[in-house]
Amino acid sequence: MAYETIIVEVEDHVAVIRLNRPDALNALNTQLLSELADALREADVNEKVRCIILTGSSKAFAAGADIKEMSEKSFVDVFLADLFGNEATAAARVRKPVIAAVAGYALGGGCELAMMCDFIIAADNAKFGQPEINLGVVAGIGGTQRLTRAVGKSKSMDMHLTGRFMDAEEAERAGLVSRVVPAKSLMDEAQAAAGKIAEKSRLTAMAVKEAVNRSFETTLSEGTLFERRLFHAMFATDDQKEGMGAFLEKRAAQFRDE
Ligand code: CO8
Repeated sequence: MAYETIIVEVEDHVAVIRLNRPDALNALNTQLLSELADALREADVNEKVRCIILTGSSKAFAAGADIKEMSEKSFVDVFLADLFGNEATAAARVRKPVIAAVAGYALGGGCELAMMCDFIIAADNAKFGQPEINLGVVAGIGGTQRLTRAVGKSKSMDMHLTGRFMDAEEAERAGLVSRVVPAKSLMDEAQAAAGKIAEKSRLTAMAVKEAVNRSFETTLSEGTLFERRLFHAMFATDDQKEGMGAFLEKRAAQFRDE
C-alpha cells in the first residue's frame, strides 16, 4: 500500500515502519495515525513478518500529537470523533512483538506511542517527555497510565507536572527503555534484537507478549495462573517438542510455528 507519512519495509521477517513527517518532527496527525494503524494491522497478519520495528528519524521519533491540527478543535469535535481513540492506540493491539527504536524527541503522543510498543531501544540522543501540561491539556493516549507503570508514581508525576524532558540515560535508569545505544548504531541494534526474536517460535513469542502484558491488567495470582496455563498450552505445540529436543540433542532449534 502507498503511504505518504510513513515508510514500510519488510526484510528478513522484520517489518520496519518509519514515521516520516520530517518537516513537523513526525508529529502525529490524523493521516499518519491512520496510515500507521493500517501498516501495523498489515504487518500483524503478514505471514512473512515475525517482528516489527517502529522508528522515526535521527532527530525525532515523534514530537507528539500534531498541535496545529488540534489547536482549534472544540470539546464536541474531539469527543464525537473520539480523538486519539482507536487508530492512535493500534500499536497496543498488535499481537506480534513490536520494538520502538527511538532517536531524538519522543514527546507527548510520541512517548506514548513508544510505550505502547513491547520494549524501547533508545539512541543516546533520545529525549522523552510528557509536556502536554504546557499546552493546557493532559496526556491523551495513555501517558499518565503507561509512564506511571514504567517508572513509578514519583517520576511520572514529575514528568507530567513539570513537562521536563528525560534523557536516554535517565530513561534507562528509570526502566522506561530496555537499553541505550550509540545513535549511529540504533537501527543495527534494533535489527539485531528483531532478528533474535524472529528466530523464535512465533507462537511462543506471541504467548510471551500476552503473558507479560497481562501483568498490567490483573492481580499477581490471576496473572501467574494465566502464565501457567499458557505454559501448559505450549506442550500442545510441535515447537515445544522441537525446542526441548534441540537442547537435548545440542543443536539449534528449527521452529515451524506449529
Ligand atoms: N505538532 C505540530 N508541529 C510540530 C510539533 C507538534 N507536536 N512539534 C514540532 N513541530 C513542528 C514545529 O512547529 C516546526 O514547524 P515549522 O518549521 O513549520 O515552524 C518543526 O516541527 C520543527 O520544530 P521546532 O522548530 O520547534 O524544532 P526545535 O528543534 O526548535 O524544537 C521541540 C523541538 C522541543 C520538540 C519543539 O518542536 C516542541 O516543543 N514541540 C512540541 C512538543 C510537544 O508539546 N508535544 C506534545 C504535543 S501534545 C500531545 O502529544 C498530546 C497527546 C495526546 C494524544 C496523542 C495521540 C497521538
